[in-house]
Amino acid sequence: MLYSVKMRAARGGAHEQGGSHISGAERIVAEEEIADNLSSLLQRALTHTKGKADFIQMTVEAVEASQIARAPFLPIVSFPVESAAQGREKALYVLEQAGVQRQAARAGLRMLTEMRENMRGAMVLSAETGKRMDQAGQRGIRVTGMDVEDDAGFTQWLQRQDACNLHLREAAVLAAKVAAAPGIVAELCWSDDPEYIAGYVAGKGMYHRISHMKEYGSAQGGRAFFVQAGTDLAALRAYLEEQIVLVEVGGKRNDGQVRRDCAGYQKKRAI
Ligand code: WAQ
Ligand code: MG
Repeated sequence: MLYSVKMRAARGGAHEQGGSHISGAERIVAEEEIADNLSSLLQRALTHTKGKADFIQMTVEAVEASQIARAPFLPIVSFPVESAAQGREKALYVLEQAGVQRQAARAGLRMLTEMRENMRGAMVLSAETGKRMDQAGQRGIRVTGMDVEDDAGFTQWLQRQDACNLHLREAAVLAAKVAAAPGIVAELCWSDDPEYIAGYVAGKGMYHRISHMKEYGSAQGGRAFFVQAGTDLAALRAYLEEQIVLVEVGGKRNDGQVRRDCAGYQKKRAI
């Protein structure tokens, strides 16, 4: 039996009472891993760079094996750029290559950059027109219910690609679940963490990492999913918000050398 262990934290009261979101995370773990994960999630809620939480909620729920779907990780390709402007141009290019119409990609990028307040979730946009398709308002669609199938294998896989931080770790899992959803063409995202300026475009079965999507110090982040015309939005939302997905390292295993600068990753990572 596996268990879903979740944490959400806010400041100024609970989210539903108007508190502002600080941090949230979920793991799907075996029974003997529950306690350790609760403790590291709590630590994370209390030490987030966005501020000190005064509301922290943690839940543990059993998950039946028959409820679990699987999806492969997207191979990571990195694009180092010099500025946010260059990063955004790169993102537009990759979105187009992935099948998003130019004007839709531009509209999506504009919506994310012009948002006055961060959403907690993502917006769903038409890959043809860029028009917002979901009805989830300022909350957006929250992708939950996913984790890594094999932690050690995932860590090695990341290390082989010279990629080893918590932001990327979580984004890679989320992007893999999203990419496996029916109707998804591409995803665009960058962090709301003021100290983390990288972002990505997932599309064509790849995770395109872009080193610079905003200015250092900016707390403005966002996420958009571009979908094909005719996508069943209710089914998409149910999949993204409710389906439990374990993400696995697929394809050919390359047991190359572990990069030195990633060697401490497993010890350092919060969860
Ligand atoms: N489901 C949907 N949208 C979400 C979720 C979720 N579970 N979590 C966050 N978002 C949205 C929300 O609007 C946030 O403001 C935005 O995404 C960014 O979230 O180096 O850290 O958790 O390759 O800050 C990307 C680059 C890091 C990683 C992304 O996102 C790399 C990141 P954050
Ligand atoms: Mg964040």
